[in-house]
Amino acid sequence: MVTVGEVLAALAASDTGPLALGSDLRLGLAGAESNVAVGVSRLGGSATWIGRVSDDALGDLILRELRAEGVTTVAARDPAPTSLLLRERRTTTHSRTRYYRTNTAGSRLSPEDIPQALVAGAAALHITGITPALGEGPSRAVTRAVDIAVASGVPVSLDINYRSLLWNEAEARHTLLPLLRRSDLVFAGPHEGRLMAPDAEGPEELAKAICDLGPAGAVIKLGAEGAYAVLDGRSYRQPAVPVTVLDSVGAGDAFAAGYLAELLAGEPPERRLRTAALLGAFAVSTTGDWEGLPRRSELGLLEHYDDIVR
Ligand code: KDG
Repeated sequence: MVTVGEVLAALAASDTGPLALGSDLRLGLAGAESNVAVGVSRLGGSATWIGRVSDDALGDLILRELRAEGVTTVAARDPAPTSLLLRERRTTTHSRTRYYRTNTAGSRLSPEDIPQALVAGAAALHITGITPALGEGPSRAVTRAVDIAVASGVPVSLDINYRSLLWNEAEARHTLLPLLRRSDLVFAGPHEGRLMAPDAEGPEELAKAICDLGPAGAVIKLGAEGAYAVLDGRSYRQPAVPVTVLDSVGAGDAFAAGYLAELLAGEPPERRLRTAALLGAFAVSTTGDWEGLPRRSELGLLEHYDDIVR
């Protein structure tokens, strides 16, 4: 799988409460597309991440971390800084995000950064609605990746991933609808789905309405309610795996990674959705965007009756 996006340096408060009072900050990495790449890689799939990284220590950290996770990186080094994401843990259940991501390396991504042969030879291209929201260059880079994929018969997977801090709904719809029409598979939450298909109600109608726009598959992520999917004209209901929620950030990326890893491994829809739900459960019951994602050998952990495996 090949994906295109931005990795940010994430500064996450260690304590709960107002960040304005100060807190220790833990430095980690975030980025929807790289989260998916790590998830696929941990399940034994092959994942390549294309992006731009700063030519400083944070850029080194991004490349070192992704490579340590077995993700192949195709990354131009850029003199601009790495984007920052500040995460305030306002309460144990609610966190707030602030982005510092203008004029940064990732936001300077351009169509020239997308290697034609790499995308044309991929088993799948995964994109999200975040990268096109970063500016003209990143948006055109994603469009070029989709152009190459479609021309080469490479299936395109799109996670809508609407970020209201980056653009408004009208802008997102205007940019993402043409990408969605050319995608084969779409992941969306209910609100994101309605952005694309405003007249549809309920997950079933939403998934069908998205498929009516072009994609052969649509998966509506419903959080603790699981997921609803229409895949090649058939409907599927996937319950969530019950866990205690610690940090829900990254759950959607984990879900997409589980689904895509099984798709690429040639597994049937039921197995893809089950693994997607398992990865979602791992993501929400551990802290960090991607750190808690499982290796394939760990997938059974959450299916154990005892909570201690000895
Ligand atoms: O999906 C989790 C992401 O929100 C996070 O990793 C950072 O890509 C990110 C973004 O733009 O919010």
